[in-house]
Amino acid sequence: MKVTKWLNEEEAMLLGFEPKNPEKNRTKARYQLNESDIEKLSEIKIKSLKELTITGKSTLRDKDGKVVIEWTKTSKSQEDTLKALRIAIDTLKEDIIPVEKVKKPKKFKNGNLLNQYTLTDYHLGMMSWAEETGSDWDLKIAEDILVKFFETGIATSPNANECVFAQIGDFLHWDGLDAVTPASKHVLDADTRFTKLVRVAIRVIRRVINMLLNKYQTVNVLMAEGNHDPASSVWLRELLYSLYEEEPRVKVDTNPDPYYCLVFGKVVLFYHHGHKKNFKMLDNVFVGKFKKEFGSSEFAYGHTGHLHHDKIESNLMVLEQHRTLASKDAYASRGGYLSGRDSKVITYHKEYGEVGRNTINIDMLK
Ligand SMILES: [Mn+2]
Repeated sequence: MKVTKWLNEEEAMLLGFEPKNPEKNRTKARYQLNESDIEKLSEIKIKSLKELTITGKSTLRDKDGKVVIEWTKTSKSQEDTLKALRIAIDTLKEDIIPVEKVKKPKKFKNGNLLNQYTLTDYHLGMMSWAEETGSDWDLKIAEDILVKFFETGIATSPNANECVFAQIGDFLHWDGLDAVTPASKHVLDADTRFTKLVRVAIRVIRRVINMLLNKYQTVNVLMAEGNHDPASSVWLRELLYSLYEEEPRVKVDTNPDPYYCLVFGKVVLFYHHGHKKNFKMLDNVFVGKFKKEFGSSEFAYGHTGHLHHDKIESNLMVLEQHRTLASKDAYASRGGYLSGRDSKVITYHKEYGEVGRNTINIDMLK
């Protein structure tokens, strides 16, 4: 029996294949491997992991130049760590069985619309206590509310053949075994174990994508990087890409740069969490990074989260900071950050830009 695997050029050559060009947006190409190829491939991967950590020998000599101690130096450069992580992620992904196809829904006659399900700062796994912050939030509440938001959004948004699940960052509240902010290591209110959080995150996103596949011909999936989940957004993107590899109706953006772009007719949509660039300068960065897409568009929109109260129109585009459905944690509540809680399904027309928006308030989902 043969199995499809993604190989880089070096791996393909070591297995005796003629190297092919990588697929679009990937650094690898697909090959059909038999059992002995697969065994050989895991040996190659283990060998390259070992090789990565050794860079050379150092010696300590006495005053006559005789060697007293000799030791092996191991490398800790960021590039090596990233390379090792990439190999580890690739190895883990090999065991993922792609999901089965969902029956394609009926095609709507009007193919000019795209619905954007805008979700930001969802902070799945955050723990908030109503007595302290005004509203409860935990894994269970967050999972229920998310499903209800999509049920409501799918039922009340116009018929369209295409949608985008625009998750603009901070979907996960924390990013590893310690519940702290990745940059400053501030302790976070967490519910509760990281494995549980990862399990719920995967379960609920798969469920939502399934729901979207029942209405839309094409589902674009964006899992943007946020300041709370810089590493988890990486595995989310890569995991979803692998899960839906056999489902051409799901398109997962795997761009590792935290600025994202989607073109729909004359409309160009940009996304960035808002943690890296000042809101008022963001239009400039989007255009600089996506010159061609911007240049051939007539309507440009930039979507961010992180902060939740600004909407401006510059000479280049309309820029908007979105609200979130999540409760405030104690930090936000004590700091007096009190923006309202809602999420929007925004409808774009290929020829006319934004033509509608459906604002779903948290109280509609309780
Ligand atoms: Mn944020």
